Amino acid sequence: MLKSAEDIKVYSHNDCDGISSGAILSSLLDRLDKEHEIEFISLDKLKDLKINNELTIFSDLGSGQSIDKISTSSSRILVLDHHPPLRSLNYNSKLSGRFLEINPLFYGIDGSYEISGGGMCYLLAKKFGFYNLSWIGVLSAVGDMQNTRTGKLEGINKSILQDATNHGLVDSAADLSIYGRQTRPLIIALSYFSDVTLPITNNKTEVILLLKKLGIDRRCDNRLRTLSDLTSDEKTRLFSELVKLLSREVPEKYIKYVPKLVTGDYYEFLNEEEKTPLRDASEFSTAVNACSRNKNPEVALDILKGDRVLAMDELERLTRKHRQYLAEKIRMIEDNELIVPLNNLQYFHGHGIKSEVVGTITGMVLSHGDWRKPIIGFSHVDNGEDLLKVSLRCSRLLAYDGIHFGHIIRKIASKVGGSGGGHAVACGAYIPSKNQDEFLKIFNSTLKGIIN
Ligand SMILES: [Mn+2]
Repeated sequence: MLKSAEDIKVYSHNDCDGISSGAILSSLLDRLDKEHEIEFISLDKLKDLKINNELTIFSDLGSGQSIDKISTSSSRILVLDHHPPLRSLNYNSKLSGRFLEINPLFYGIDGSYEISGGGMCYLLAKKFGFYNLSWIGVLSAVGDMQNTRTGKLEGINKSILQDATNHGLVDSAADLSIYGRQTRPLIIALSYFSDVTLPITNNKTEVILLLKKLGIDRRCDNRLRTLSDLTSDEKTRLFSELVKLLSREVPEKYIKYVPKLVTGDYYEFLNEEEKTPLRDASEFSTAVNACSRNKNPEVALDILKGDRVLAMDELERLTRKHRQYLAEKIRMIEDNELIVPLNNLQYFHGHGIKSEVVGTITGMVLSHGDWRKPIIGFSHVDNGEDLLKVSLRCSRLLAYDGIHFGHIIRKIASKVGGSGGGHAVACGAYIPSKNQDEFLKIFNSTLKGIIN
């Protein structure tokens, strides 16, 4: 399919996984000397596409959309996705070679934790021998939060990681799971730590006291230390202290999960400079998201493909802008006390928050409300239609306890004329604005007896 095509269009999802997918495919096509165009889109735009290339590839999306309806007799379609498929495996054969959908779920492989969209694209590149794209497969899995169930990559993701370590591209080991390993000063990183509200949460003074008590310096060589600067002794002390703080705060049934909240593997890209956000997979994925959320996924694509001269400055500008925007909106939610508690959930209406970032912000304000309940953020989709973007985030403890909000939100969204889905602890939906109250009512009553 790939070898015979001369005129190729790639549509990929506009999130970290999708942009990484696009970068792998585009690098592959470059190396095969294939003319191609690439476009990053959001899921709601798929139904309006016109197909007019010889070969169209959909990556990190397509399986959940009726793209077979927009296909034409003169075009071929390849879908590389890991989301729940609408069609069955034998649908492929009905369209006699014009439509090929490859999805791990057809083969009983979990698409949430075992392989990402970028992973699917890497497997294709691997067929052509391009093992050195494996690091992007690792980035996409982390960007897609596939390591959140156990704190490490599992299944096929693990074998992609193995390719990357074998080729000297990635280093990985167990560590504390505190975001910002390379660049975020420890005193800030710790104040953002955990999905449970602790005395140190959003409180730098408490963090400083804590570090003093543990005998951990917060500075070295005239700069603030980050997690990657700590010795293993210091990490052990910090680990025990965090476990102690968390165990004091969570209900008894959650105590067994506490060590899982504090540990996780890191993934370091060895070709990136140390102490830069591109060195650490989680921080890299934030940078990719900053590009995408500012409607500039091409900058991230350039960086991933190695065209860095102009893109690095742009990346820095976008990351700074992204951070400022988030801080400003979180302050707005705080100052106006926008978080409304219901019995089993809490929500806010993010007046004016861009729908692309409402998910990130929802996650960041979880610790400002009641971490025992999920938090839902609403924002209007900017193309006018009376559509609301809904984002839900919750503590990982709820997922360890067996709740999967991605499944719950999908059901409830479809009941009110919308659609949704996603991960256990981070998911979203689009619903008609007029049905917001009904959505909240159903959601709140569905969770009765499940939360607490
Ligand atoms: Mn994905």
